[in-house]
Amino acid sequence: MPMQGNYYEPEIECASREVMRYIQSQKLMKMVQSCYDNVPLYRERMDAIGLLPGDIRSIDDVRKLPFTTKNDLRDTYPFGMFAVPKRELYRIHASSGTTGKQTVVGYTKNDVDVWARCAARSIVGVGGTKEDFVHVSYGYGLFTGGLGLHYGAERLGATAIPVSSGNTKRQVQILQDYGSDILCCTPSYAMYIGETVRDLGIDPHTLPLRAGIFGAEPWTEEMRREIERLLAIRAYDIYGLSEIAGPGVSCECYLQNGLHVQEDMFYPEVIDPNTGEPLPDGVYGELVFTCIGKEALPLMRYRTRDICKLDHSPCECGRTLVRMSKPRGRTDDMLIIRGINVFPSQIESVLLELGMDPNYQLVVDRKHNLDTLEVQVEMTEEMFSDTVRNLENIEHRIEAALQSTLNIVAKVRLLEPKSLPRSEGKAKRVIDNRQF
Ligand code: DLL
Repeated sequence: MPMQGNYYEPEIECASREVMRYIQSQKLMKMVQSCYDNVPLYRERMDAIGLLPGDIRSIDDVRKLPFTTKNDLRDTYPFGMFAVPKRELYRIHASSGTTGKQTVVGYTKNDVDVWARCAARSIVGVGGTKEDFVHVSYGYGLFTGGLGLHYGAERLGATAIPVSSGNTKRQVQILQDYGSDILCCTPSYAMYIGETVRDLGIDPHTLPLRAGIFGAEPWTEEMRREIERLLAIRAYDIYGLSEIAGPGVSCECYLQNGLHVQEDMFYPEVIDPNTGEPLPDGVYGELVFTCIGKEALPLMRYRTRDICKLDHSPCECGRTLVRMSKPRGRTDDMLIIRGINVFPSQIESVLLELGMDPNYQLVVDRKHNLDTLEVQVEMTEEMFSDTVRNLENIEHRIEAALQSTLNIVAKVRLLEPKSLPRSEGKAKRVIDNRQF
């Protein structure tokens, strides 16, 4: 296990709060001036509330700034919020655009380097070193996952293996033959790779692999334990979003106790999503970021819609960087079933606690004006040979647990093992057939 003292940029990662506040304040003032000078939308918004760049004198003044939403990026599609001329752009990425028009994001050369440093800090935080082979199975392309960790590994001086996603048996062969030390992919794909290792009859302890850096979708502690067991590794959570930077905005350290935010680059706040008011440490709300370290797309108070809480207390790893909790879901992923709010990750927790495999899908419908939820979950191999009677009992047990822990009424349906589609990227857990 990595020990205290493994840092990529200790002077920042372990800076005192005073030094960090100073860095943040300086960067915020510079950023706001650039937004005012170069992004018409920000100049209009600031003018509308009578705010001038000179009114921003410290990081505390961030609260005076207007929020930015995904719609702002859509309304100014593709490049309307960029703060630098086109010739200074070095890289373009984009979000998948599943919930509407794509959002396009741009990076200058310096921005790509900032991001690579954050990804390198993340790899070191989970115990990675220059000696390591970093196996990157996130997709390469407009999605930020692949190139993000790839540049991080290279920046660190480790060896990047750009496998990208797909062809799972080949992934396993590369893990075996090349001797990858660290695996980077979505947690659902890590599960799939782990299942494939098991199905091929390989003892995971014989693989050199020792850590995984998994993110891009919410996953539970129970799922972490399952992946750790299947692959015989330590599994770490990494967070990011295209609009701010890809993977590496925050990442767990070896203590697996919250994700350290690279707050010298991305200043985090948690707000009440209804009122917009900042919330104190320990209270769940919507995560908001101000990109104080970026040139091409310096977003002010960007509303991520991700739900988490912050913790400024010192971490035993020695880092002073604020920690965010594992995001428990998104405001727009929250299901409202007959008036009860529930996140898919809460259902996942219940399933895994009852010993089910984390291969499930939630089908929501509306019949006779009433919401219905069907939880489809694969049987484990052991259950498959069970009697029908026993399987019904298991279904009822899960239904009862969902009712007692989450207060939701659901119909549970056990499916044959391996009948749900496996994901090589972000898993699609919810099918909502309701017409709104
Ligand atoms: O998913 C960037 C990324 C790539 C992060 C690889 C980590 C690893 P987007 O496609 O723009 O970017 O999606 C961003 O994914 O707002 C969250 O809702 C979700 N998300 C990302 N990481 C996590 C995580 C990439 N660790 C959106 N836990 C975000 C929960 C996550 N949700």
